[in-house]
Amino acid sequence: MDKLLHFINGEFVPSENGRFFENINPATGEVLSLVAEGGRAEVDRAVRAARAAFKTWGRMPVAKRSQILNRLADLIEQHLDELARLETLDTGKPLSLSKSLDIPRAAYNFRFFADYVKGLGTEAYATDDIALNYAVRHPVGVAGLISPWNLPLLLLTWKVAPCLAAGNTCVMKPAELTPTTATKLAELAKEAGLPDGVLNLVHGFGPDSAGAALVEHPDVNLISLTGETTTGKAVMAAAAPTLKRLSFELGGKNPNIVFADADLDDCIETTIRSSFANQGEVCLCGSRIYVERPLYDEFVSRLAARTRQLVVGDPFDPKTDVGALISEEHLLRVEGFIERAVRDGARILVGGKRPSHLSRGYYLEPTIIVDVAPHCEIVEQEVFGPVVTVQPFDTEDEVVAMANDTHYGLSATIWTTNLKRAHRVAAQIEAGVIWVNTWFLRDLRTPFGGMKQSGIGREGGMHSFEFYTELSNVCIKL
Ligand code: NAD
Ligand code: 6OD
Repeated sequence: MDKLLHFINGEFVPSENGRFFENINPATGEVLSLVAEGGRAEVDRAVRAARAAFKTWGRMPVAKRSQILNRLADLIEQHLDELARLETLDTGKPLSLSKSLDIPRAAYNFRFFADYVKGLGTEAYATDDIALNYAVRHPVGVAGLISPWNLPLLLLTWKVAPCLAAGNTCVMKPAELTPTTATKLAELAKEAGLPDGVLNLVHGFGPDSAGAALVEHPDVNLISLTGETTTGKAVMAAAAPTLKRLSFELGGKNPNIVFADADLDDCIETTIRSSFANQGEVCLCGSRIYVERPLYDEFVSRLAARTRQLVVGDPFDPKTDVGALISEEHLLRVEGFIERAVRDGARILVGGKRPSHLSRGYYLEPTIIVDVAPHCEIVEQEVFGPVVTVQPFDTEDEVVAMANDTHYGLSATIWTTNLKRAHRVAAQIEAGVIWVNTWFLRDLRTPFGGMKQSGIGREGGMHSFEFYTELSNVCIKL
């Protein structure tokens, strides 16, 4: 049985107490590997290594840091097949998705920030002929990077790449359900020539475990967390005594708004993706679909027909569209939402049950729910599975109000061929990321993050560097 260890100061090490936990393959329920279970002791060792490495990494010429990170991007690309296989084993997502999205984006995250950092500038002001002011940008120090299980390497490297490019060092705490590609990343980072201690990895759980120890550690300067909104609240409280800098990318319950003038072919195909890609386990999924009434019946019948064609099954089969959910516990949670929705009077139009042809693994048929009552749980809570609701609307004002009637504010999609309406509605939607006639089309320079309880701060391009650096102003009397 494979054993996954922590990576501290350039070496793979077990926990001091020798404890391991099981890593399960969600497509089969079988144990994939044993993972070292870290706690305070391992976090403390990792933070000390990161602090020591910060002295040199933070002062290394930017071009040299950038070269090492580009080499790491090369290595990720060279290991595409292996990394994609490992990501699929851990998550249950289709191999085609790991190969086309997760791993290429992980490599690109490093390439993008390694290049972007070379152009970073600051401000300078002449105060008449009295003084010259200029700002100097510094890395912040040691970062704790805590990531979720849904896009494991993509979202971890979305943090690691700008963090290291800016000259910080880090301790990564990947989700306990998906520890494997983070471990491989540590191995590749060493091969790329990253100095010991710059990137450290501690495996383990969140509350009362490695995650909490990292958040509470007095020598960690910043925490970047992607996870549930409830986790963000706990982390914020735990980080208060040491006043850490925080960046949160949290949950979403994103509206997908379809006006009657939408290009329906494009809209249906994209809505299939925005509803069920990665088993609906993407924070950006448009799980609340609102359709203008004249189009409602046609939209629902076409979406239902297309959903019934989706192939659910073995993530390694190239024909598979929808793989397994991350865990048995999560499958039961998603099924609980469906059961309660039906109890509240909603109707399951498609799916709603485990596929009968699969005897093991945590699979669920892609599910469309209609006839939902306003304010019922299924339209208010994040399900994070292959489950969408569809509701009709009559006016623009009504749908804007419905879309904003949530404490989340991560993303939204608007489907219309009326340009004026697209601008008008986009301006009123309370979400950090808004797509018009598309979904999950990314440009890494743009601000990414959530409003309301979907997050704090923005990442991407300069926004990431605002978080991972700080400024001091130098004022010289002339
Ligand atoms: P989670 O909040 O359960 O866990 C995320 C990470 O936080 C894990 O590494 C976990 O161990 C750690 N953690 C949990 N409690 C902690 C604590 N008290 N202290 C320190 N660390 C702690 O989330 P998840 O189930 O892994 O991921 C799914 C959630 O993430 C969904 O809500 C989804 O919307 C959200 N998400 C958001 C984005 C975004 O960009 N906004 C992206 C992906 C996922
Ligand atoms: O594309 C990104 O940069 C990003 N952070 C995506 C998040 C997806 C959430 O599951």
